[in-house]
Amino acid sequence: MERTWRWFGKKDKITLAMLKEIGVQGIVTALHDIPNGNIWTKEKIHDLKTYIESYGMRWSVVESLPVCESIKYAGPDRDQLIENYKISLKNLSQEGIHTICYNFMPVLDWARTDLAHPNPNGTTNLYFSHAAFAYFDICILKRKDAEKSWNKEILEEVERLKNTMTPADDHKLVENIIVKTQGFVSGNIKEDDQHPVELFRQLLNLYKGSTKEQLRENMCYFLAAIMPTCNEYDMYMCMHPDDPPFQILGLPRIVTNDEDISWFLHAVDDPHNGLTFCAGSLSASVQNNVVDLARKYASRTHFVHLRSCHIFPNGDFTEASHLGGRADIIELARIFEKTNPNLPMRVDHGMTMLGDTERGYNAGYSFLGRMFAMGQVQGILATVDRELGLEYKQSGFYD
Ligand code: DNO
Repeated sequence: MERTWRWFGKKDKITLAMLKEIGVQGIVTALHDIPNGNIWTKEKIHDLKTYIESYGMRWSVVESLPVCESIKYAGPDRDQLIENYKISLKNLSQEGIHTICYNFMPVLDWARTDLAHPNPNGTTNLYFSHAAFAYFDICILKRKDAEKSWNKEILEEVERLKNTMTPADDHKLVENIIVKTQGFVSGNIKEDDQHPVELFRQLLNLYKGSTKEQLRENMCYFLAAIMPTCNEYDMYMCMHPDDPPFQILGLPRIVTNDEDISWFLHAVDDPHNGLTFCAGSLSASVQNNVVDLARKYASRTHFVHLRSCHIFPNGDFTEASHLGGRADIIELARIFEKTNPNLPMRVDHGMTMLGDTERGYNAGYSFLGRMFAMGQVQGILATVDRELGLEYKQSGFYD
């Protein structure tokens, strides 16, 4: 697989020169300054692409070209927004960029309750606690009928949390769930928004009463509308699975498991309608056998995220080592290398280690932790390639 890295543009503290030193071949990025829904112009795409190429790498994947909320809930301006999306796709194709990662998660792009959960060795990882999330839902967001979404054990935990959480803890939980994990990826909420909870409530309201069937219909409408453009310009759309892969906040989530993936790939049965195989998101649900899913969907996978989760007996999950957890990254590497050795792959989130914390990287996107994971994955790929009789190309060394 092509070894890629998610880079957040020229403002990223991790520079392209650093990435070149660690064997990165391709860059995954987006025009982060353009508001959701606006057209990505050829000039802006060209400028960033040329910058990346000046470091001897290529712009391999766009992550993400965001789908506006209004397309997801079928707002009155969705057709106009879809037209804009099509123009951005065409402009990207004309600059030679053909792989687009995006998602169809309402409101929240991805969610964690703790961004620095300690591992036994002193490093930290991202963590999702059902009880903390329920506390946020019931006591901070005060969503109507929120209690009905949670089981008895979790409600008991919430009662306990009510006695121990301080205002500072509440503030941190809000930061973790709707600010720190969202600001740099989704555009719905920004780091400097003064009233994130209020804003979040307004966003949730847009989906009031929305059902899984409606969201599926809206997804299908979007995919059917863009497919002719994707065919004409050879654009490979890669749907990112929902993270976490289960319903939250009463919102339907429709890319969580085998049945969902099969549904959207068949609903618009075209090779340009494909999947981002995010092993991390999929491994956060006990119902998903990640290796089976990889075997089943490898041929419709156009982009891979390698990451692995550990699920605790109460359903909470944390992000595991790239050599452990539920995802079995070694077997996934075999499956995807066999299917297409040129498939772009990035290590997804990594642990925070050896001073990453002080450097203030985006949540999940540390430098040393991700570099460590990248080293592990490069070792896996070199080994798997030898097994398969493929050539593993190092970059940046004398052989
Ligand atoms: C989180 C990421 C997601 C992903 C988008 C793709 O770390 O995996 O934000 O980029 O969902 O659209």
